[in-house]
Amino acid sequence: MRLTRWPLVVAAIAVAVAPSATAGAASATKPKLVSVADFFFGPDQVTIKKGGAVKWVWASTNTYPHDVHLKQGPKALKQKGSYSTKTTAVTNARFTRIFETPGTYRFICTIHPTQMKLTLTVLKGGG
Ligand SMILES: [Cu+2]
Repeated sequence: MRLTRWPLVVAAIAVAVAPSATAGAASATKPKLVSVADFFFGPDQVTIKKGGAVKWVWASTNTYPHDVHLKQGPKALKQKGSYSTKTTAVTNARFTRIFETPGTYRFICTIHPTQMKLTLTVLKGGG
């Protein structure tokens, strides 16, 4: 017997992918993912609402160390130091922060400060 199972597999994938079209409403509670890669943050522009989160994920293909460092944040921001990793990693690292202070945040990798930049905009509208 050489029955191929491909048609079944394709149908299963189509069903699994379909619900994502309606996932927009739930995305506010999920962190925005930012890849920390050789040598960029992807994406390099992120917008979230107040109370939203960003999760940096170090790419598995990296061959150089990187960190996440808050270079500039809103004036009202407290404990600015808590928004930087303070250590570097090549792969297998995660860094998640919740942003309660609206404004513009500029992040860099301190090892590659001219190449790796990320601008995060936190909007006031929380409701
Ligand atoms: Cu870097």
